Amino acid sequence: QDGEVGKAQRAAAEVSTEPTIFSRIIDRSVPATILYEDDECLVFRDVAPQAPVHFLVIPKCPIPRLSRVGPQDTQLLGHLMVVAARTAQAEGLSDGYRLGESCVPPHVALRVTLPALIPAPLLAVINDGKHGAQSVYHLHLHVLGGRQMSWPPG
Ligand code: D5M
Repeated sequence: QDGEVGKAQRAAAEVSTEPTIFSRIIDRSVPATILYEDDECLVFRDVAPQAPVHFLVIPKCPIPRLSRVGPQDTQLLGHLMVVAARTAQAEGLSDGYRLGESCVPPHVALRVTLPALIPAPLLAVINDGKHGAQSVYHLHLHVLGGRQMSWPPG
């Protein structure tokens, strides 16, 4: 298949223990525009932005996908969302934004309802695995803003 879904299906077929492109961004062997960093996470601009502002929030520990998280990751996942919200504020997204919309067709994405961390209504989409059209196997949140988002997401 062509496009994002085809890319995701190829990525799923090739899942391995090799470092992902995001590990290389963390260790600075691949350049990225980094917006924020702390001991637990890194925030950088998406290389293929789907909105005027589009950045990714990733954990530094290489959790490959959402379906691999466990109770030990609860605090980390909350931290990623708080960092996403703070970075959105720093990016001037005062008219709101979408956390987690991906650039793949929404019908293939796994939808996760967020707690009331950011004013509702919100939908978080984290692509998980082949059917979720995940293309990089290092857990990441997408944050998009600077334009009106459509509903349902697209
Ligand atoms: O999203 C994976 C996202 O990662 C997609 O929006 C492109 C982005 N990407 C891929 N490589 C890079 C680099 N090198 N820098 C910045 N952003 C990158 P998914 O949800 O897995 O489809």
